[in-house]
Amino acid sequence: MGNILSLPEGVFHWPGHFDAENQVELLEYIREKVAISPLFTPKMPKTGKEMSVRMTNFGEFGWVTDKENGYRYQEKHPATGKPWPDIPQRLHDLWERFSGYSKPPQACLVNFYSDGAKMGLHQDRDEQDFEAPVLSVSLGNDCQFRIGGTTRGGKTQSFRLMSGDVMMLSGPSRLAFHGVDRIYPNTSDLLKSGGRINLTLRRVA
Ligand code: MD3
Ligand code: FE
Repeated sequence: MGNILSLPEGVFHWPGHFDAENQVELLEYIREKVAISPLFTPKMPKTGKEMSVRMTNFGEFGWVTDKENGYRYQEKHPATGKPWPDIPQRLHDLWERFSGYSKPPQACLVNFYSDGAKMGLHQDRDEQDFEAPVLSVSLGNDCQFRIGGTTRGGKTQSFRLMSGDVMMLSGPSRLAFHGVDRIYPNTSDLLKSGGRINLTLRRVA
């Protein structure tokens, strides 16, 4: 398990893109909005099994899932019925700078991992537009991120994501299997109760 020499085609990683001050400002925005658009516990389609990650969204559309209706994007928070809060300006700026895509992001999924949470290998295919990249921002404790190819069961590689890191998934990697194996406790001071937040910016329609 040494260092990897190269990322899969279409994966770009900018370690420490957001400095400590920018991380705090992003976190303050998230906290303010989570107070009115609270984290919910996503449930797997059909089984209703709870995911360990809690979520909310910013933007025109938000990703939700429950037992009855499965994975989808919708314009309203599943519990409050209200529209999602706006995507913060600094994330619009990030998209303009890195995405190479002419239209603005329509969704920002906010994933909150407690130190024991993880996300199994999956593909993101609930969007209609796979031409647009996905941009992700990590905040809080480090994680082990894993990514493979476009078929389940193929070779995978893992690397560490840290607070302030930005990653872009584009082109051939847009439909790659990926997940979060584990969170490394006590690796960041940003979140006072530990855990990790991941923000993903996407085009949906
Ligand atoms: C690779 N989130 O929300 S972000 C997700 O850290 C998700 O919370 C992880 O997977 C997290 O769906 C990973 C990085 C990421 C986002 C989208 C991808 C990697 C991706 C789409 C395709 C391939
Ligand atoms: Fe994903």
